[in-house]
Amino acid sequence: MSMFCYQCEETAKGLGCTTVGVCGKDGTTAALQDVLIHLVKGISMYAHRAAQIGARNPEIDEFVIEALFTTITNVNFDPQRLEGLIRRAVSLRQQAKSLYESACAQAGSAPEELTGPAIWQPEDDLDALAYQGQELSITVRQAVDGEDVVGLQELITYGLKGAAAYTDHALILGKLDPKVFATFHAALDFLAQKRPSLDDLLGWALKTGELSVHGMELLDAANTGAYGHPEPTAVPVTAVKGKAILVSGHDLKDLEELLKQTEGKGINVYTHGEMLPCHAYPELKKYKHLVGNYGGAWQDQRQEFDKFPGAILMTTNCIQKPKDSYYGRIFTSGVVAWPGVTHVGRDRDFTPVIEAALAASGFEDDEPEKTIMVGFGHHAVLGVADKIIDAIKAGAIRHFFLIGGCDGRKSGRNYYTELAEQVPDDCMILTLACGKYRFNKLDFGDIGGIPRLLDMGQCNDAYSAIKVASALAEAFECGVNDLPLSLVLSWYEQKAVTVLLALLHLGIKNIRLGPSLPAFVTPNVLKVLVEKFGIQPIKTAQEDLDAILAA
Ligand code: SF4
Ligand code: SF3
Repeated sequence: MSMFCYQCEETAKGLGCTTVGVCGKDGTTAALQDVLIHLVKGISMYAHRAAQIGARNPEIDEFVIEALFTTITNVNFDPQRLEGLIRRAVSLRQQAKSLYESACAQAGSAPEELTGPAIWQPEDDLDALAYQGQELSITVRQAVDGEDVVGLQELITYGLKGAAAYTDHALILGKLDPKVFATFHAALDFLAQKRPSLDDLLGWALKTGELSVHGMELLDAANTGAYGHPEPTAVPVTAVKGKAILVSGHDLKDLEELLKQTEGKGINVYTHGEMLPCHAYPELKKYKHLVGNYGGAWQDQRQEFDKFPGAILMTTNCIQKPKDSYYGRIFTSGVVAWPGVTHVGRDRDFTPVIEAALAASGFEDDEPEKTIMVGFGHHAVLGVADKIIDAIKAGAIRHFFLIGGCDGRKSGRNYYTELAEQVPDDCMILTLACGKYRFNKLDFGDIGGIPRLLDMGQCNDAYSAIKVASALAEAFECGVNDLPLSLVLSWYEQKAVTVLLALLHLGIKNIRLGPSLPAFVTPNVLKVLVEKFGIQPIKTAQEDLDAILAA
């Protein structure tokens, strides 16, 4: 079955995956994801109009978020589960239509007759549905609307997927804002419109960035409200003797529930990948059996999970095809799915994970302890803002480098290690997301007692960097672009796209982006991004450092 997907950085030949995804996504899964996104647009066409006259339905709102998050790279590879979501989407689209029509009846207005995704009917049979999904593919749309229009539509779609991830995490912790849902519906309704202008598309890309900032803010309030403000914490990156569970992904609630359910069972819990920042939250670090962090970034998981002598739980992206050696002891939760892998449902009953951990050998010995520091979110950094400001004024801190974003398999990503290593000793490095595994175990020393490497958290914590930059700009009575601060981002999946749009919405200029530019950004769109925002591709670490420090 043919497919076309260019939503992530590792897309085949830098152009698009056409037979099977570099990530492992097959044609059927790709087509079903396209169908799901199409139907979600149909739901939002009704929900947007209903919201405009004051009617909403939380089930519809939450489904749209879940469906968008499901289609992020390395989240859901299971055609059966995707089919289930598609069938639910059809039923919720009907509910959204009824909501809109009864709201119109109450308001005394006539409902619009909607077409396109609002009335598109999926086939009943899975194979036929996948075949039908090919009609919706990017290449078919490009033939009608051209590459620039479709590229910008996809930029917005990917930004929405990333923002949906934040919104979903916030929702899980009980934080929601109807305005956020209304903007999702409005954006998806816009994406369903025929022949949009390039100006409108660019406008919606920035509005998606605004939505993303709002989503991040909600998530920050949700995380810190539930678990307290992250505080600087030394995290062991070495094994402790005993039975073990490894928790990966980004979901704090899953980790909390698992910690509760494993208490007193003689099982040590380790974080993996983007769960590392969890060690800094007071309400999570209080569990003594949360003993450390294991392994590196997502792309090393097949080797590392193979060696991990316990159970593994994937709470969100990034899952890779499990090896046979650990197929029976890896589990998914939330929106993650892999065919044949046991999925823990919404009740968060982690019994199968615990049983698998108890059945596995566990670590036989304690390793000599080595630790790294985490927990420099906005609250901790702004707590020493006076010290930082004095150090900048005294010339002890020359420049800040935000080296953040995703990791991935490409060899060009060594750039980020080299850059961090070559940043001069009188400069600070702020970091977030999983790209930091390229350098977070190196010793960078400190400046006047402040560690030179400040780990601000997950990709989901980009809000912390925004808050710190805004506070510094306020202290120096200048704009963020006038600060001695440079952003060097690495991207892989769509949460990085939403962070980029958030930064553009905030007017941040001269971002360096790598290891390659997105395939969906066409030359014409890139020209606009360069002219308006000074976005630039990374060069070599030395060239970029020289240019940044000479500016
Ligand atoms: Fe290819 Fe990335 Fe799409 Fe996977 S998510 S199919 S690797 S472009
Ligand atoms: Fe990483 Fe998948 Fe993007 Fe959260 S875990 S940043 S890639």
